[in-house]
Amino acid sequence: MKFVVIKTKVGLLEKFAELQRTDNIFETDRDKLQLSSWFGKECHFKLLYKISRDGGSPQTFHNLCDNKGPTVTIFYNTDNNVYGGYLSDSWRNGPAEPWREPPVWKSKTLDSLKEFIRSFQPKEELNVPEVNILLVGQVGAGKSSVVNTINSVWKGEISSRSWAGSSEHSLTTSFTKFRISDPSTGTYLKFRLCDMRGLEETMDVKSEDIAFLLDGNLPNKYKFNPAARATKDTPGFIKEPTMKDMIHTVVFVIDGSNVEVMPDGIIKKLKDIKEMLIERDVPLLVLVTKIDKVCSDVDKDVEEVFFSNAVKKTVDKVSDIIAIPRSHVLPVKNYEKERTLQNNICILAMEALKQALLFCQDFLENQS
Ligand SMILES: Nc1nc2c(ncn2[C@@H]2O[C@H](COP(=O)(O)OP(=O)(O)O)[C@@H](O)[C@H]2O)c(=O)[nH]1
Ligand SMILES: [Mg+2]
Repeated sequence: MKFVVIKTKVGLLEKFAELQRTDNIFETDRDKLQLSSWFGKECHFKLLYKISRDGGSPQTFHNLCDNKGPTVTIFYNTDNNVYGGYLSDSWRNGPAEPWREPPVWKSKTLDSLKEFIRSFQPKEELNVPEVNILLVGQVGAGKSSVVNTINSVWKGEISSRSWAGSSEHSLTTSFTKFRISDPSTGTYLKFRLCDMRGLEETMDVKSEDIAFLLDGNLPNKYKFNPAARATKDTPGFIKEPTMKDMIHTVVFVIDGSNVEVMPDGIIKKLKDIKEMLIERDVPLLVLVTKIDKVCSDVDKDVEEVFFSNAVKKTVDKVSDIIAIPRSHVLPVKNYEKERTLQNNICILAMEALKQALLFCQDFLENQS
């Protein structure tokens, strides 16, 4: 049984005392206006349930109130006081329905995901010793943190391989292909996470550079120069790249807490890159980061992710903006404030990595 909590907007609960005690609180314009002003936008209220009209049975309450979206509830006590609460999710009776099937949050699940990734290897005849996964996204979206989170899972403790942090411009200025080793075997896993300069509205990564990256022309450690694009004379330029140099899957990393205000210029750049991927048949996966900032329930407990309406809405919005199937949009939480590993954060990261590896395999099979 899932416990339903009434979430009040700051200060809203105390303010209910200002409402008049009347039998038709939602029907007077004065009270409707008052409630709208507290919410900061015009709200349309519909009376769903009233004890004096509908009786006090819990069954009737749920019949009339479940799955109706956000609600305001008003209580009167015998001392003539008025109390209230605001619920941002629908009321529901019984176990909540997840918006996507959640994983089993057990170490067994993490172990089997890690086993899949450990044994992943492109077919020998393809001559691709490891697959290349390129992370693309706006500055600050969490690309470097994705590298660090995945590395931490394998290292068994919080680690920092790629510079992460807040800055107006990209802290990551080079194209870096990270290898991750598996301490249990002492060998490198068969993929490289490629971190690159973040997209910015003003200081741009040239689309010619992205094309060169996708096609495998640019060397590891290539330093992006916002003022000039790479050419065949760029040091280390790979003139005749083979399949092992190419990018086999692109992962868009999108800050979930920023989706509503994502600049048009960034959306356009992501869409342009998507077109380049379609031309090349390179698969695209999208990771939505910072889900802890999208929903306070998820902040408290990452396992709430597939029950959170706010995360669902964010995933839906991202899939609309990029125009890709919702199943290709995965919510993740990066290690950020945590000092120790958490199974649930690791499971989300490893599910995303597994999906990226499967996409790489699809790409390679299409090429062979
Ligand atoms: N709360 C929270 N913060 C995150 C998450 N992922 C990244 N961050 C923070 O966002 C900031 C930018 O992250 P970074 O990885 O440097 O972004 P990049 O520019 O895309 O490489 C850093 O301060 C991170 O700690 C996340 O899932 N949750
Ligand atoms: Mg970075």
